[in-house]
This record gives sequence, structure tokens and C-alpha cells, in this order.
Amino acid sequence: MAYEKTFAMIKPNATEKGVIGRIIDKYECEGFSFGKIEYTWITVADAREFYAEHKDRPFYNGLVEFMTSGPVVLMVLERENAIAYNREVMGATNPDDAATGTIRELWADSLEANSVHGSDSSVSAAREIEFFFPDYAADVAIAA
Ligand code: 3AN
Repeated sequence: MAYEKTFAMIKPNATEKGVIGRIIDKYECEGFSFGKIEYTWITVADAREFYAEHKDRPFYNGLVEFMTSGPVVLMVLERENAIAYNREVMGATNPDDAATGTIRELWADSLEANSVHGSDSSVSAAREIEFFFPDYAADVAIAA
């Protein structure tokens, strides 16, 4: 298995309820290290572009509003098989379907406010790391 980098984000519902530390602890316990980590607010323009693939979906405007409603934590996570493994650690998009002990099962509030984002493929990981950390992406080879 390849050593990979993936992009992850702790969403506003999770920062608001004070579980940043517990989510970061979970990533560390699961063997991830942090290439980058930044506590910030994302702009409406960035949220719209980041989720552009969903722009024709009925939930798009609400998703942009939610993602800009509070602070987030942007991260580059690294380990063997990071992209697929992080999808397991996060759990299913809909928290009702998320396996026991996953981040979304533990801390999601709804399908929209589902606590964390994680890249779903090597193409997405490269795009999303470049989107939020362009200097970092230019300095490292992003393992596909
Ligand atoms: P994932 O984040 O698991 O890759 P995507 O890419 O299908 O899931 O959806 C992106 C984000 O859009 C989700 N994390 C969730 O917050 C939101 N979302 C997806 N489907 C819905 C929906 N039907 N209603 C509201 N929000 C949704």
C-alpha cells in the first residue's frame, strides 16, 4: 500500500460543539500524521468553489451557508492508504448509516452537518490540498 496524503476538514458543527480535540485524537490514534493543520473560517466564494460538483443539487446553497457559518479546521493527513482509510474513519456521509465508532457516528448532527469532510479519491485529494494549501502542494509530491 502506498503512503498517501489526503485532505480533511472539521466542519462548523463540530468546532461549535467543542470536539476538535477529540477528532484530532481519533486521527492520531488511527495512525495519521499532520502535513498541515489550520483553524480558520472559509469564505463563501471558497465554499462555493470547493463544493462546485454539487452546484446543481438542491442542498448546495444550504451546504455553502452551513460551511461558512463558523470556524473549520483544514488538514492534510498522511499515512499508508490515507485516502481510503480516512473514509473508513469518518464513516458514511449520512450519520444514520455510519458505523459505530466512526467520527460521523460519534459527532455528526445531520446529513449536512456531518462533522468532517475527507477526500474521496486521489484526484480529489490532489485538488483539495492544492485548493487550500497551494504553497504546500507545490512543495511536496502528492502521492496518488
Ligand atoms: P462526502 O462528504 O461523504 O464525500 P458528498 O461528497 O456526497 O459526501 O457530499 C458533500 C457534502 O454535502 C456532505 N459531506 C454533506 O455535508 C453534504 N450533503 C450531501 N448530500 C446531502 C443532502 N442530501 N442533503 C444535505 N447535505 C448533503
